[in-house]
Amino acid sequence: MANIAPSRRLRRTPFSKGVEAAGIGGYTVYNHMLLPAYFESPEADYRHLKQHVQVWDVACERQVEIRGPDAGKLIQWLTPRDLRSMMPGQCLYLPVVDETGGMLNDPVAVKLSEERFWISIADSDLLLWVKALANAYRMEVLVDEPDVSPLAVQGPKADDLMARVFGDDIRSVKFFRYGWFTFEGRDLLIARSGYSKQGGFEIYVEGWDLGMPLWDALFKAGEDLNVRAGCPNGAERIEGGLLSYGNDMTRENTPHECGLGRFCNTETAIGCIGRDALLRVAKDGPVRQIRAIEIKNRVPHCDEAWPIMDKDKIVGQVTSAAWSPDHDCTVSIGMVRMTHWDPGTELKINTPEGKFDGVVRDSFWA
Ligand code: THG
Repeated sequence: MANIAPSRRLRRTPFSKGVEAAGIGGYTVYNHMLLPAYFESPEADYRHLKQHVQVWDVACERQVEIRGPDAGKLIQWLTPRDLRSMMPGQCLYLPVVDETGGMLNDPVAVKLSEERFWISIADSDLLLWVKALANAYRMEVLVDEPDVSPLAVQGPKADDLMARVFGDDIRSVKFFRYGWFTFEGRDLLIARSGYSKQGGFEIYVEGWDLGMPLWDALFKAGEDLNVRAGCPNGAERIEGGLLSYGNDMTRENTPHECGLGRFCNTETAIGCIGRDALLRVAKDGPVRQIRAIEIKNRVPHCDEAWPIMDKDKIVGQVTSAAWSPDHDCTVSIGMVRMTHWDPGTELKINTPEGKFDGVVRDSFWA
């Protein structure tokens, strides 16, 4: 593919200078913003992530801030996950659905206080949906995108690196909880979360100007930990069962088809848009669902859905695939019809470079 042309519409991030100095290999676009896709190579990045520690420019995980007396009511309208027991200090992974129960986004919500939330969004323009609801219903809230850019620190040495910059208290932050930590006299929200299964943190960097000083401080503190610039890694996240909105799921899919039924409490999520539709689909269960699929061979880069075939019948589609050095096969994610979704089922996958054999797996991590 040819190079991508920069413009004002394709937003840079507070960390872009650091990313470029670190030798970025290729970018993708996410929420109209640059997102690094690889540095050395997808496979070298994968091995390093699993052994050391990486700093990720995930500023493209933009925040939709909801602030005001109706904030709690409005956020519950967005999701079938029951938020009544969510406390300040907590993060939650949320399916966000439309009136048909179709997935609009799968963000991480951060509760700052009873009247203030950040919704850390995946790649769709959720700000417009939330603004429209707030204004159409004359809710007492402000909805906006604040100057907040997540920087992730991921990998087995993440605790050690973070403790050097923020102090040992960072070690006691629990999974999907956050605390406030000081850097250069400024308070930063830091959560134990991130788009990998290697463990680590996400720093919600408030203020564009703080981006490069923080980036530089992390690299300086981590020299002897072999810290490197990294980014979400296809093979690692597929192995870990982390889904990618726009790739593995779209508005065409319900949370139940995506295997996100465990994050739905539709009965008690009073006010959730699409609640009636979801109650119906939850009752009968989905007829297609996301599955882990193992492919023996190396496959081309997956930039479109690949039909899954049983003879000449289409029984699903592969939506993400990457070579896994640890599993010594291609790990992939696909949406598969119920007739073919049992573990062990053998499938044929039509790629632009030919047909490949695949087999449905329970998961890659069990
Ligand atoms: N962190 C933050 N914002 C984000 C992402 C992130 N926005 C975009 C994108 N990633 C949203 N998608 C996901 C998908 C999976 C997870 C987080 C965000 C995730 N899932 C865990 C799992 O499935 O094992 C934990 C879920 C749970 O138990 O609650 O972490 O990464 N800030």
